[in-house]
Amino acid sequence: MSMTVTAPEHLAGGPSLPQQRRLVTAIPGPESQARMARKAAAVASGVSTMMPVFAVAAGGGVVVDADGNSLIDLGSGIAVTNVGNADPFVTEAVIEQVRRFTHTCFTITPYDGYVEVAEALNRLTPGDHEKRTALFNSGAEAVENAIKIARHYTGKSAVVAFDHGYHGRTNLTMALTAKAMPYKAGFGPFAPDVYRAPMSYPFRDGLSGAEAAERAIHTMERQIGADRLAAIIIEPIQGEGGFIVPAPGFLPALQEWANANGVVFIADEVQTGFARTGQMLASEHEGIVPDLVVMAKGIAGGLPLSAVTGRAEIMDAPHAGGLGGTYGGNPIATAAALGALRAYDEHDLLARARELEGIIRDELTALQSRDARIGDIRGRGAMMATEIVDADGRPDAGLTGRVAKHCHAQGVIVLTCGTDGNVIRLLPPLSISDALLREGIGVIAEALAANAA
Ligand code: PLZ
Repeated sequence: MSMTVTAPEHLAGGPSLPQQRRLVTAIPGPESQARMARKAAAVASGVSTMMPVFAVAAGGGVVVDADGNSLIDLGSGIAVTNVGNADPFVTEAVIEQVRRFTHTCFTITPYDGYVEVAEALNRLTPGDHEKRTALFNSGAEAVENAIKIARHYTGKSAVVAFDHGYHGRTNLTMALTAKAMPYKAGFGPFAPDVYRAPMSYPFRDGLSGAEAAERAIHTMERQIGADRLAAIIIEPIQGEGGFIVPAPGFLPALQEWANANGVVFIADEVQTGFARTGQMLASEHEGIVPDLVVMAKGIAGGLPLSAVTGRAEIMDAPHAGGLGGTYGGNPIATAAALGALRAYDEHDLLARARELEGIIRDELTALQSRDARIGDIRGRGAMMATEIVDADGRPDAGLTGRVAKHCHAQGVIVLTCGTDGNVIRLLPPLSISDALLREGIGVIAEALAANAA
């Protein structure tokens, strides 16, 4: 079956796309509707879509759909296209590599790109100790490997993750992930020897970082014991769980306890990584030096690549051949990563993420001053969120969903998150313009007004 194409599919993506919100049909338009019907007949329904629109081009701060609507992108494909879609540094590196060779398997005949990415990650992750890196395909696969490595190094098996944590959808990472729906329900049994400790959640628990850390450490000592614990895995700012920034001092106290007790401290920086929070890695905000850092998403400008980087003695513990995979560190993905790293540097995207934080705080604070349903504003850099509450301060998932739907219909790609589904998160590409970002947040304000209490 072929589809009639009236859509602007000739459009080149990337930063030269017109940077505007422009709706030429209702959302979804007829072309997207036809494609959604085709999808329903071909794609497993468990793979659902947030918006019923098909993308044909993207770049800067917009995504263009099959009907020619130009949407403001406040999601970056879940924090992936930090450098912007089809960034020229990434595009050029990929084209050059794809012409040269597409795959050999690094563990059969290696190539430079993999080693260059490893060197770069060893340099840019926190700490000046000796480091090693291994590359994989997805965030979940890298998390799995970080746990494998920590278990092999320590000879212990228990692992602790945190309330509201998200680490993936594979069997071990489902066990690490806190939220049942939609990630875990019906998919068990889950991997054993995984435990959960209480998180620091300042808006909800009112604890200082030190108090919250003491509570978490008490749980770990009483329920598991450091002598059985191989690793602690934690997101420095929780992503899917609700953009929860722990109280200052929480992460350093956990790291100190882990270091003192022979427990590998793993930072899952899959969502927070690569300039997203105004630092290359969010661990830097609190000066922590994780033993292992897990990275993915923003690493390669949209191509599938992930990494574990960490202390050489830990990373080198598994025997030769103990780590690998057919595609891990694929040459096109590593070329894209080297292009993306250039983009972070040459476009000064760390500074840009901090500027975007200023704009978002500005707009959301103004909104909060006239709307008490904006319960909390939190995050760092271009990873900001607002927690939506009802008149009693309780999570209001219903309103959050209606606001997001309104935004989608008005041509703004907005994502929600949170264990209670009541958090609106903003993850714009760092290539978005000030004007588009302000306009997008303006639409969120309109959506709240249209859903008056
Ligand atoms: N760790 C902190 O945020 C992926 C999930 C999208 P993968 N988050 C987006 C969805 O609905 O599946 C994520 C993350 C953190 C690990 C992962 C997993 O990364 O590349 O999706 O496997």
